[in-house]
Amino acid sequence: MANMRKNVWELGGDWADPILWYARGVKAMKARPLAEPTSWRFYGGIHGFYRPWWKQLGYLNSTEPMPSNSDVATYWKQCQHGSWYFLPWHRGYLLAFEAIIRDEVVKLGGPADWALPYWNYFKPNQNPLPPAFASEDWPDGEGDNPLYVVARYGPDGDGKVYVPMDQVDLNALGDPDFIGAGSGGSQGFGGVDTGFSHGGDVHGGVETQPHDNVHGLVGGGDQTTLGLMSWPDLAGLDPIFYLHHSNIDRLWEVWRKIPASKGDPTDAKWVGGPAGIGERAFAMPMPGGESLAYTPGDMSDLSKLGYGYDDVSPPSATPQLVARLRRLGVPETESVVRRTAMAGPKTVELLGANTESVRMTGTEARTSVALDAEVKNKVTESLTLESTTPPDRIFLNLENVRGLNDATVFSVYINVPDGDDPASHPELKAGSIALFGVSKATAADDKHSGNGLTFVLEITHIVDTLHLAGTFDASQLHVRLVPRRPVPDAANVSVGRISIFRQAA
Ligand SMILES: [Cu+2]
Repeated sequence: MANMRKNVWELGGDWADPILWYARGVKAMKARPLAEPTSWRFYGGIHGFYRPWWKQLGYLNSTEPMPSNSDVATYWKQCQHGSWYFLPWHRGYLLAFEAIIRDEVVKLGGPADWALPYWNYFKPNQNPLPPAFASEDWPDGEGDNPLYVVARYGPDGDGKVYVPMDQVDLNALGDPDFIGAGSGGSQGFGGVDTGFSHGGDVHGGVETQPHDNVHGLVGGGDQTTLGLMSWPDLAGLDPIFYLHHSNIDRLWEVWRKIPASKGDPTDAKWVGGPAGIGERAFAMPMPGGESLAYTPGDMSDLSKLGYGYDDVSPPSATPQLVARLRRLGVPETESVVRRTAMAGPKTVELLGANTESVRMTGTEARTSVALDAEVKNKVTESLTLESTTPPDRIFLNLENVRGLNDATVFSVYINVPDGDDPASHPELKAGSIALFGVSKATAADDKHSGNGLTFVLEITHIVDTLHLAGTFDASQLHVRLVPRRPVPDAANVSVGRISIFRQAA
């Protein structure tokens, strides 16, 4: 029988049974010593671990035994980011975590089909943090609610936690490809081809949005206050993490059900995972001392995994490409021909780049991207009615983004008229990004070269708009970076290069 994961806001009350049982399970995990593989902090360490911060926040003290070296080597610091393994790795992480909570729930006399709820911040009025997580008390008024954490500062830094709807989107669902073309083109719904990637470089589509942003907006804070959700090495310690990831996991299933989606990768390297290419295997502690070893291929089919979601309906019925061809005025019969031309290999080509690194401080940063006339002609040609191929997709890359504060969130706008407030031009917004994992990716160590992170935003809709308005002839595009909150100098945020690529089907 499948366990059904349900919407946390629609369980029938702030402390409906599934939430109350979750809190009891979390309390039981928190009561276990760190070295025990089914303990709360051990599970946090599976996602990521950084000793000084764990100490600073009281999750580690010097007298307590650490987990064994072999447990650390097998399980800790495993989370996959900037990788096509992002979705399947986190699915296994949630499955094992859910099994441990359920085991505890059953021991305490609760339901054997308990399932992890999800937080769908996109539904109207469901963007505030679910109230059970925001209260210091249990529903009977007693203190020490295990779902509450102090280090959760929210988007305004005042502890009021919600997801501002203008900072998140579901654009990734419109990408038909799971695997990104890479090299400046699409980052795909699921990410680009990598090996074992604890950290990573190019963030995938659904990883960038809404995943990263919800982390930074919920966690908030900066590198001294350390909101748990903002940092990969702390995020697994916040009980809301698992409801956020349950929603991301649900979006994977939503995407699979969209007719235009081409489905999960069939490449042996994805299916077999890092273990199949001689790298570290994915493994999770399970109840009763068992261990779950899994590959991405094992994670594809929910029906084989024994759980489901109560709602996997797509947000919009019109596939992106169809909507786009309509917008460009391509007649329906011809549109079918152009859609079928999509199956072939993709060409990714640089359309232009700015010339120097942009430092992001204060309330805004600006730069310009000069466009190559010849490449731009190819784009324009693909947008005309005479073209026989699908219109090019255009991607803006923020390369080598470096910084010290992972909670930094900013939006990117193209060609906002001088003197206008970017917020009044949603049609010119490329997207919003959050720098989840940036500080680690900025520090050079044995695993990272310190090159920072790369984010890819599809700006196809903006280029279409400019084209239709006859203003895509310009020799350059003007880019504005607008942080949600002013960025202090101390955060040391910079973007190495802003580049724009065309991707032809
Ligand atoms: Cu996450």
